[in-house]
Amino acid sequence: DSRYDFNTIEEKWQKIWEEKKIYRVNEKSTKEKYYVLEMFPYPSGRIHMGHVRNYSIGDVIARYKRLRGFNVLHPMGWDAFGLPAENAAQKNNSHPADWTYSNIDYMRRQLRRLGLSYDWQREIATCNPEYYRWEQLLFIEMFEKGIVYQKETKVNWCETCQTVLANEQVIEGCCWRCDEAVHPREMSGWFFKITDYAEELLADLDLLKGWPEKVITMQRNWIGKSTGLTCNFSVDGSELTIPIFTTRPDTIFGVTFMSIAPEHPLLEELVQGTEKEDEVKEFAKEIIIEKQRRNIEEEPEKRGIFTGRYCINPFDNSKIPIYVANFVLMEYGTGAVMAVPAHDERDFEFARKYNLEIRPVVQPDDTILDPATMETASTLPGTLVDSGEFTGMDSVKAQAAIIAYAEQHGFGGPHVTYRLRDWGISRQRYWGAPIPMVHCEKCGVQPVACEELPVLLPEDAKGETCSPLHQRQSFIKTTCPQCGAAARRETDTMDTFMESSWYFARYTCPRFIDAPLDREKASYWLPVDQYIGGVEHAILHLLYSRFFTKVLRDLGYLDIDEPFTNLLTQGMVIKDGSKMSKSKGNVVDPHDLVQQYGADTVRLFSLFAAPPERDLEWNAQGVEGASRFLNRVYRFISAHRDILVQHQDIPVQPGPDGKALNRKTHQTIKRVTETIENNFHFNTAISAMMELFNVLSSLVGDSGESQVEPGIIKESVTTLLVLLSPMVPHFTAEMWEIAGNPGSVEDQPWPVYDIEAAREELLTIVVQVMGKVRSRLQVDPDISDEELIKLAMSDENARKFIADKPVRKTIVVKKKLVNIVI
Ligand code: ANZ
Ligand code: ZN
Repeated sequence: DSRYDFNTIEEKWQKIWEEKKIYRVNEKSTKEKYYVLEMFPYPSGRIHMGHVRNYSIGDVIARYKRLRGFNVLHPMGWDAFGLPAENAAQKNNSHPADWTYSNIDYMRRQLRRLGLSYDWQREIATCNPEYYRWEQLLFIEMFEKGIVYQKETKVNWCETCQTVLANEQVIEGCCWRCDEAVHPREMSGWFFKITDYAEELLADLDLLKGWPEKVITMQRNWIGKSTGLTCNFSVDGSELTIPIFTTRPDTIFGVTFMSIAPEHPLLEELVQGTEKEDEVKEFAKEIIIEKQRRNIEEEPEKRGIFTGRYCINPFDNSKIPIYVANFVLMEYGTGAVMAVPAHDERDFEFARKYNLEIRPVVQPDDTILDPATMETASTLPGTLVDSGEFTGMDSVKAQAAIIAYAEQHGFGGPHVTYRLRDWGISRQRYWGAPIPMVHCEKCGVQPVACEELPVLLPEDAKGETCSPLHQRQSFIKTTCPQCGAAARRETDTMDTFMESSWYFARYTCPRFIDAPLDREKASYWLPVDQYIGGVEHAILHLLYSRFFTKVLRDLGYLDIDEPFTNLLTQGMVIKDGSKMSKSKGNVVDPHDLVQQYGADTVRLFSLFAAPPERDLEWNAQGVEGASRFLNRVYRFISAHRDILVQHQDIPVQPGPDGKALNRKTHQTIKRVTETIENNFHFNTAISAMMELFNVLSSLVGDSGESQVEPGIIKESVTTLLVLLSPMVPHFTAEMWEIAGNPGSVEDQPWPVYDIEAAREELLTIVVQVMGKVRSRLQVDPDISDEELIKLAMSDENARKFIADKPVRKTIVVKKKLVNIVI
């Protein structure tokens, strides 16, 4: 059989790489560093095609940069805490740790089988106490710096199971496990003050020149900075004032009511002792429950209730009713909205429903706003009407003027708000890193003494499988680190986003035992030069990692502001038009493919089928095609082994075929290098290499009888192998050896192209004047028409016939002639 034996070859080279330790790196190199990282996987069980694609892209970049002479860090690990492990453990009556570690073992074997160039010595599993102990220390240091705090939040509580449920675990208002009704409950939780960093997280987006624009936009929207006015409205007949936040101060004369959130702290006082008290409180309670139940994306029908109270608009002293409304969020702005139905859609809907006044105050250029007939709010800019001393002013200019007025009169001023909320990191789950705090009656909440770290996740006793920590008395009982009295251990575990927010830094010193990070090593390797992963992580994971980087900097562990210099978000792997997923039943298991075709073919296919940022449509012929290509190269090299194994001089004056092959070789080096450097479009690079191979095999043929000089054949083959080696490393290593080359392909320098050799043959172009041949030009085949006309018109022989007559027009026949009409 003339197919290459990928099984033997791939096993052989993986063993050699391992023995030679060629992917291990340290900081003592004189080469420039390059850190390439793929987002680490969750150890769910087995590798899927999305992983193969992600890691193949990363591996090509790592191997390419190594050949370009960089000291390349390319690590891998496991994002190992999380709910699926608990669910699986419960189902199989085993322990999440067993499930997780056995998945890791299996998946590690699968990754090794793909021949990825990781420095496995740096492997991290985030559920390992040697990892999370540092996270606990960081938590304590953040607590001491005031970046961590505790506050009451509403959670879904199941009385029967005595546990908090994540939103996804509440199914139609009931517990997913016992089917009993779930109730909202106030519970204290731990938060990171990411909002303290909102401005920096926003401003530093400008530094991220190597990030896709769409990811920058998603981050910007998530942070959601709004600039506007806060203004105090006093409550009629009381000392109370209610501050509002608006981004449209220009509409302040159009306010016809006020809406407040059901949780608004002043609501209670507002209705106390009034006849509406019970009705309003009941309504507010109902809305709060309803809010808890619904998905964040759902827009409920607008509902509200009049509180019976009024407040005063300080700009015109008009008296406006106060409503409680279900669409006002307590977490945004001030929890109270000045409602302008003429210019805000939500307010418009609400006003129509409850028959409230609609008062237009911003008149756009070409429409008349009639409150009686308006069908939607008008959000256009325009000229202010019915707006007191601001009437006639341009609405955009009026914003600043109105803010200034409020400031002068002492009832308001400019205000910036962010959509970004503080990061709630408490989870009432078992399989996570315990939060290292202790509650003491006397001393209050205290961090665990650093020498006591890690706070280990307790092992399960019989019948305890995965029960949350607050149900484990032996874990809870402890002593106060301050006074030594009996105290209660914190039972929340950390959000698993914590682990993935700094793992990239820990890879620089994964076994360091004195601190979370070894500053020297971290500053040598960081930032990550190229980060690669799915676009589904474009918001939270990247934002949290950016935040953590800034926190680590402020704690003195890092000296960088941003973690990832360049970001590549790869597309999905799809089949028959939809994402490959178990639920759709359209999964192709890479394991089977590797069995059938070998790792190199699977890698080549996944790189060739689409550029990295686009979705990759699975097709079986594509895999076949990749396999066929490698086998053709294999047969060619085997057939010409006699020439390849000997030393061959490169002729100074090759014949036409030799010259053509040599040209193609150098053109290919140029194209492949430029494509990789520009945008990692490996599909284009691979096409170029396939073209080179086509030229090579057609000029040289199957047997020894060709016009091409052996030295040129040999140079072309070795070049092709080096260019291909980042994509199909086992194959090229073997071919390198078969072709009798010294050393190994992964130690070669990346080929450099010779501009002269790459240049196309000059073309001969005929120059005509009035249709008669007058001269001939030797030009570059890539010459532009304009350039060609310029040359033709200044040609000495042509000039004689043009003389001083004006040129009326010029006609270019591509690659053939220029005709000058006078
Ligand atoms: C009056 C107004 C008139 C508004 C108008 C808009 C248009 P962005 O721009 O997204 O930041 N708002 C303020 N606090 C709110 C809360 N807690 N819950 C719900 N809505 C709230 O949104 C700011 C606008 O959202 C604010 O400007 C306010 O409505 C509303 F023609 O005030 B505006
Ligand atoms: Zn104490």
